[in-house]
Amino acid sequence: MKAKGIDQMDPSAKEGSGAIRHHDYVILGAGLCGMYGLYRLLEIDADVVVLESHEDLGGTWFKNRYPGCRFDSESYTYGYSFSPEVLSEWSWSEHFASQPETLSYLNYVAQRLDLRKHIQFGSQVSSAVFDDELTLWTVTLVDGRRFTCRVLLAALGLLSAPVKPRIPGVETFAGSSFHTYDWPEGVKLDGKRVAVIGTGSTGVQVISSIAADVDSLVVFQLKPNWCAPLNNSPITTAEMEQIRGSYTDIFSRCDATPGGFVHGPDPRSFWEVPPEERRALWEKLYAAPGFGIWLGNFREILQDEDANAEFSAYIAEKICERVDDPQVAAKLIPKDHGFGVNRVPLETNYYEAYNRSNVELVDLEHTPIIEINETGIRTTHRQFDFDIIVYATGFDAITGSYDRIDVRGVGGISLREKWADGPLTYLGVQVAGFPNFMMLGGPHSASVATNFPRAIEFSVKWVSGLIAYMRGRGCNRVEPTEEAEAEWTDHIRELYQRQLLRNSTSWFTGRNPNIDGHDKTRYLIYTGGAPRYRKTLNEVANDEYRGFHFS
Ligand code: NA7
Repeated sequence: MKAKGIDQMDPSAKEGSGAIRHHDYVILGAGLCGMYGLYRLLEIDADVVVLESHEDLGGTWFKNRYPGCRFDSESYTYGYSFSPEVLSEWSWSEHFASQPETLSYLNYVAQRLDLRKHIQFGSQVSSAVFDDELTLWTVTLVDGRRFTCRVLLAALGLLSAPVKPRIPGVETFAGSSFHTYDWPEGVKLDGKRVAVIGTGSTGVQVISSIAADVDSLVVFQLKPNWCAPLNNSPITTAEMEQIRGSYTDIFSRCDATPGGFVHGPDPRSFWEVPPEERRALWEKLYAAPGFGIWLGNFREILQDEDANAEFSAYIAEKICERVDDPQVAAKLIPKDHGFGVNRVPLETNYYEAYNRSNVELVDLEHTPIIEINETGIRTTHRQFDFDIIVYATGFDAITGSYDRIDVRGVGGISLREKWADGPLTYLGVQVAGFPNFMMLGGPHSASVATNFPRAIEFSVKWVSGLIAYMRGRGCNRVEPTEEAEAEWTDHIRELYQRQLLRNSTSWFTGRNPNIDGHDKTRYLIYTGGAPRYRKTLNEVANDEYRGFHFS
């Protein structure tokens, strides 16, 4: 029997004329999160459509096609856990899969679960406006099409609003230039003079990957990041069989760790372990695959300045060992923050790229860029000419994809304006004044700082539970109270204070020199760890969804 659709509670919601299409639920975004949201809603026979701005599914993995783009989550911890069929049929070929493989995986899932027919591609949303009287959202696309829905679910991605640098003359360059997020098809790099601006995780992957292919590569570095080896390797058929047989254990392990990875903090106290033993652990972690070096280390490294300084010195030594020219090595060692305070890029031969004769590092702290001009980039030191300029300059993180849509709640209140100084949410799920607008892995949720698929599976299930509860009570509207929202937002701020991450000047704290008003810390992320986040949200659910108002 078809489940009772939310709109059946109030047939007037079906009103609408002409080109307006109504669905009970509209999901924004057909990436990893939107796809799972769709699957869950289809399971309850809901009337749902997904609106995706791009020409195909995959979100982050559809868009990021730059050379070297790959996971730094272990592949088998990144796949969906909910489908036994998918788990038994799909084989990963590398411990950290490349972007093409991940995109193939998502396409395979969509085909296996028959999701495509519910997704409308090329549907870029310009606004979403709530009608208080009808309890109805109207979603308008840039091409003028309109949809109405009772519940609007945002699966907009964390890093999907790319930002180019604010450098004078950026539009005057006569060669080819693009942001890594918009890497054009068919770019030929061999024999080309290439610039890369930016040394975050993306820049590090691009630089390592293209250094040997290009004629010359100049890296423009504002500030270095602490990088560590990915230590990737192929997965053999036998290994994959073994992984397949261990999925229950793998996902339990991910559930038990703060980051949702297989790597959890070392249970010992940094100070109680003798220095030689600490070093032995670090040597092991440095040679091991994945984020163990960051997340499988002593907790104090992320909380205590002295512990952090000692470990940072260890990583600095490694950089010096790997980079031939001591002056270049010195430029690659961060001075303004310790290891792990910003997002740690995992790399493959990144530092070795600087030992190549065709690669040059420009330290913008000493010789800033003055302008980009027709032939290249001019710093305070000299002019560099290029065929290609690559902007690996990051994103308007977490809230950027929301800000691009004019979301209006009760009384026309603007989400963009409400969040001007940073997001305000209850549990990272809803915003006061925006009834029936639900975020699947939005700001202030655990998805932002942890292994994304593990976190969004929880968030999607939790939101499904909230919807089921609302329907079960015969209600058609839910929103958080102002008090609950203020309390949660304060909690997010307070959690930041417990970690050295509070000192980050990266997207973790929403600081971005290329965006107006983003020069102060924005509290974007739930930093209390995934298990605690899940516990809190489950308690809220068990307590009749305290903090939410149903009507
Ligand atoms: P990030 O991590 O935000 O890195 C952006 C980089 O671009 C970073 O090195 C910035 O330097 C640099 N940047 C930004 N503006 C400029 C200007 N104007 N001039 C020179 N350099 C600039 O983005 P990514 O794409 O690398 O990674 C994002 C996430 O994707 C990553 O964390 C993973 O989770 C996946 P700065 O750090 O400000 O000194």
